[in-house]
Amino acid sequence: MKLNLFCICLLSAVGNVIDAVPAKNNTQADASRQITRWQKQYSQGSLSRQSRIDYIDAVQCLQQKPAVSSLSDVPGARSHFDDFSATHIIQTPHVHFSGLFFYFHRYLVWLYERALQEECGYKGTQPYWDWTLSWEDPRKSTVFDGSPTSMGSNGRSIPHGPNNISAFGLSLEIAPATGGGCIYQGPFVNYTVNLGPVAFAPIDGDGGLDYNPRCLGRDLSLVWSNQTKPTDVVRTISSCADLGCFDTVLEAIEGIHAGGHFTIGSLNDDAYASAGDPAFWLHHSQIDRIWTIWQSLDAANRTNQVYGTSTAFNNPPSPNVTLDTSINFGVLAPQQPVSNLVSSIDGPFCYKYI
Ligand SMILES: [Cu+2]
Repeated sequence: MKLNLFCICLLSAVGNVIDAVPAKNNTQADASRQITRWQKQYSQGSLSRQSRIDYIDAVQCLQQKPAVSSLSDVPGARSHFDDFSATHIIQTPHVHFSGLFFYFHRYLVWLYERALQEECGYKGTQPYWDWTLSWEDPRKSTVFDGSPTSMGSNGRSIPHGPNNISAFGLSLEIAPATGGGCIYQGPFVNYTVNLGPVAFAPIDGDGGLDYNPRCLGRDLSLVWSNQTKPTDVVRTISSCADLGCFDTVLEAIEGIHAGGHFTIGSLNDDAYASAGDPAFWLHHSQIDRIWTIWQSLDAANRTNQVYGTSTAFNNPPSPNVTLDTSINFGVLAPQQPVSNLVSSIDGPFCYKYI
């Protein structure tokens, strides 16, 4: 694939990070997107206090914007934030444990970032949660310490049983951890989760799309965070030279993708409805970062690799994914061919991780 010639990579900007230029109209928005943007870690020293507050403000703004999903399609959607969660719920059987996993989540996170920028005036980029920094105790991480610049705290510590989840024919019992109740400190204490659950028994058959307002729960787990150590990332990145193998390692129950989700727990145990937790987006930005690093180790051979089909565990069977396979983004955006989404510095994107 030809590199986008308009993607000007401002390598000199490393250490003097340049945020995306705020766009006043679409033409300017397109122009600003041709400059490489830097996705940063959500931690002190990487993202300033003010930048984190700006990010949180934008997410809360998105949670106030009206939904664009129709009430007949997604009866429970009450905000544009919910549109993103609903799109994830609807597409889940196609985009996990399948050949669409990386592409779908890369574009979904990018659409989310774009909505924060264009609809809520956010001038920064989508930050990532580097779990390798806080695996020893995620309660102390910048993301979950409960401070005004965090993504909210752990859930309140309450006696509770395991979370029994079932998805894609897998059943799993997630042991109770350090929280289990509603988040009680920091931003999002007043945020209402409207959609889901889908993967928790008993399954009620509404597909997670009905109106089901409740608090945001978390259950930070030091057992699952033990799967997100630096050595786990190194092992994952160096595991395989082909994408199918790499994805299988990364998405495995004992892998870093599940490790991050189950570290957060509660809603994040639900493969469908987890995007209703604002922390989901930082986790998946980190997953995209790991994939990007893996690709960069042999860009010539790894950038355009495709594998698998477009159903979880190919059940029900579906055609093989090719570069021409279209991915559905519902109300958020037109369908995208895989070929548009393979590189973070090509197609609609122009970003790198620092
Ligand atoms: Cu997902």
